[in-house]
Amino acid sequence: MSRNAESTAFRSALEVIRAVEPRVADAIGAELTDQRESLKLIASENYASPATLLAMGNWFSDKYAEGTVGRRFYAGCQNVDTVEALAAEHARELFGAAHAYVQPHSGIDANLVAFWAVLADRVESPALKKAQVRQVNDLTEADWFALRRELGNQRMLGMSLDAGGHLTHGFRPNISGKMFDQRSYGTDPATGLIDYDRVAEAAREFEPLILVGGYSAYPRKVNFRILREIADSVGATFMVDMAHFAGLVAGKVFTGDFDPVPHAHIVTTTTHKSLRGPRGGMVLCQPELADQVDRGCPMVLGGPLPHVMAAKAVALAEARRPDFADYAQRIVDNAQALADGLLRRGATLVTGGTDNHLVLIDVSGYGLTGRQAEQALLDSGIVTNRNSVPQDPNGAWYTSGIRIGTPALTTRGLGTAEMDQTAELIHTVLTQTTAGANADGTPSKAKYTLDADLADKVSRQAADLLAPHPLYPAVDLT
Ligand code: DSN
Repeated sequence: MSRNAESTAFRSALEVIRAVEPRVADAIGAELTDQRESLKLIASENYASPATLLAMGNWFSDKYAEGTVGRRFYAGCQNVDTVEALAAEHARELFGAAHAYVQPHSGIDANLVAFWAVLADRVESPALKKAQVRQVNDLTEADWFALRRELGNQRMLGMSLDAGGHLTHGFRPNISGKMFDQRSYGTDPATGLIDYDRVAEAAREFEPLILVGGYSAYPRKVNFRILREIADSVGATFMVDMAHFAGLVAGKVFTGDFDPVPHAHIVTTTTHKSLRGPRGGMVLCQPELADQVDRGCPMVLGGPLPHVMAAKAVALAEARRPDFADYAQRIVDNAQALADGLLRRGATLVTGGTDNHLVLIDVSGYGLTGRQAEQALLDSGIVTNRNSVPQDPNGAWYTSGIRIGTPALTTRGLGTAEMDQTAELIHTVLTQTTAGANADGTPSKAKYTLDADLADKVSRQAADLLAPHPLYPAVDLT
């Protein structure tokens, strides 16, 4: 394929869009410019390949396909069957999973599908059994009442949000915290690490139906063999949300005890983070849960997005290539170089470092909240996101942390030397930013001061770092 093909494809697409609504074409072009010019350190973002992006822009978007491969509620789904089956096959092969369900539209949707599958599989409910053999019309009012009572208020044990868990792991304001009677495990206050003995103790006391492993802001490996043993010891189903580190599992950086797939009953993920696919979700599971998982649509999800499933098939095929393992290892090498560079300059990192794709800086040592640090870095051309740290005194909105991750910059080709320079830029901004005050003189958690010339200088230095690594080098929209 000629490199020109990518330019022609994207340029032609924009020309067609521009003829209808030029402002949309302009916004798409501007997004590419912004992404090209910023130092993207958001741990959950990446750059999908041109093939993955292009697989989404087509007439698969027009097709309804509720149901699963070969068992649809709509006619004419033969081509959707092809791409869904391909995506599932690539996912099974890539992760060594018994079953893959590639329809979820996002990570939250994937988790809801998993919750439903576990509830339906584990909760003894005669009414549910009736419903599942398609005798819904035979259910009486009393059956429906029993169904709601039996499925509701089951127990879930997951990692707390401030320790690095995800809001769908039982955080109160999320539906998971309302569906389930929830308890969370945190991390050791001294080390910031998961204390497996404490998890086991919490599991013994609480006897959850579901034990959830996985995180969105924990910078260390997790031992999934131990968590499975804990789940087994209390008869819980073990679910892992590997959305953040799926690319590291796919690239065989996380193997053995650190690969969740052989240990968990059910694994959920997004496809767009370290896995570098289209925006979407996926569920992998043991055979006994497959039937319930496949009921995800229409039980939990709206109609599947066949154009996104096509893109998942492309991205998963890419992840099965040998060079993806090299990419995954470089993500971790870069994160460790970034952590080392920050530590050498005096930063405080949660757990003191990283062994995955992300680093969590406690910015309270700079006298800043996460929100102030995030905005000051953004002014300086560095895109990150604020994040809670364990036992965060500033809560989930202002926070005391900055989460940074390397999947995107690694895709661009930056290496460990550039990570050290990135650490220098971050350190410069954080040391030169001062917290502001409210009108009444009290300390503000949002206002800050950063010299505009310094912010400009750092932005130029960030651009210099990126210049040798153009994003989508074969795409020229001019
Ligand atoms: N929003 C994702 C993240 O940034 O980690 C998780 O949902």
